[in-house]
Amino acid sequence: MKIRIRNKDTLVVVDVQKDFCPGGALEVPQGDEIIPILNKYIEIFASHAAPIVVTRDWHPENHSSFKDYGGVWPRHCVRDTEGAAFHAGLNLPKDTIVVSKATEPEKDAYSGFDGTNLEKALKGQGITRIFVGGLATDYCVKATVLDALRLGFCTFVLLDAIKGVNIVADDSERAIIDMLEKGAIGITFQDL
Ligand code: VGL
Ligand code: ZN
Repeated sequence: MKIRIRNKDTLVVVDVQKDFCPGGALEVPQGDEIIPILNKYIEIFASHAAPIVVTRDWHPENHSSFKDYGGVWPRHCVRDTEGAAFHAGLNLPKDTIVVSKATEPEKDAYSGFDGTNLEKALKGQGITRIFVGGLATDYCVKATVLDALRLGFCTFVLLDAIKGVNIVADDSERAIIDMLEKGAIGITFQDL
């Protein structure tokens, strides 16, 4: 498949933060290995004046998803801490749009659309196609892709630029099948 990126397309890079990379508080195995290919996608989108969005998990210190507060996850991506920072290897253009999610103590949000202005921001610019990569395949990438489909975006999942946690083996495999079955189009860099 050859896809020509245009300025009404958007690249959405999900949660490529230190805490989700090896050595981080909630590490995705080999999570950092997708960074070079994400940078290649970023370059292509930037060269076509297509907007680039990065989401970030941006929790308060007492977030309800943390084990200490009744949740299932170790403390991670606490706002304004080192672990919540984007991985330094990610080459983000100056005009990158940053979307913070799960910012309230009581509510978790895996999807970049959940509780944010992302839908409005994209639809307001006439964006119809979005291309999603990042971390983690089986949580925030999947939730973001499924929301995008539900909201009517033509949604591509970047199969060579996602990585999963796999708390249960094959979770990522199942997440990919689920996204494709619901209408996402799976592509890799050579499709651009
Ligand atoms: C995520 C677990 C908890 C993710 C965020 O970005 O996939 N996973 N919070
Ligand atoms: Zn989180």
